[in-house]
Amino acid sequence: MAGRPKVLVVMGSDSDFPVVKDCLKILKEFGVLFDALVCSAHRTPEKAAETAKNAKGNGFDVIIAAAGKAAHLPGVLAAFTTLPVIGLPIKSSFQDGLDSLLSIVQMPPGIPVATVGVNGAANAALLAVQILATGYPELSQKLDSYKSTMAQKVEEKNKNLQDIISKEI
Ligand code: RP5
Repeated sequence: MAGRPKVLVVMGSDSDFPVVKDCLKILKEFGVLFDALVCSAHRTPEKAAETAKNAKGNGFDVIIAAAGKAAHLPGVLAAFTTLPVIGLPIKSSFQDGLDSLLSIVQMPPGIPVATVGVNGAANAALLAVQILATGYPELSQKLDSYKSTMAQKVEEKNKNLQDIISKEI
């Protein structure tokens, strides 16, 4: 990794954007550069292949790929690059997105896709940041402070709950 860390975020359709938006917000919060684009494994397969083949040369370190239904986009991109690919399954109308999840996670040996939960946009971004942090120490520090803020919020929630229990139970 050299220069500033950069993530390529690809979604199968603009209809995935409402979910993907949260992923972009977190990348921005961590100061990670990103490009985000629509590209479909089925509707624009050549573009998908070219996008993945050129990603490393274009300075990207990690790819996040979001797709729903028969969600082949992350796997197809992974087939054309050695960059780590994080698959983000988008909830579909069938069984709450189980179709998307299984289409992404069940990759054949040799072409891994690191898969987050259905609509797990925040975790997709955080996993990308964690991968990047192995080469960018400043991101490690930001992750540490992100985690302590999260822990603080949990402690506040616990304190509030204890107050409610002591008053109401
Ligand atoms: C997938 O099909 C996309 O990722 C999207 O989640 C789903 C539906 O696409 P649209 O019909 O809304 O364009 O390829």
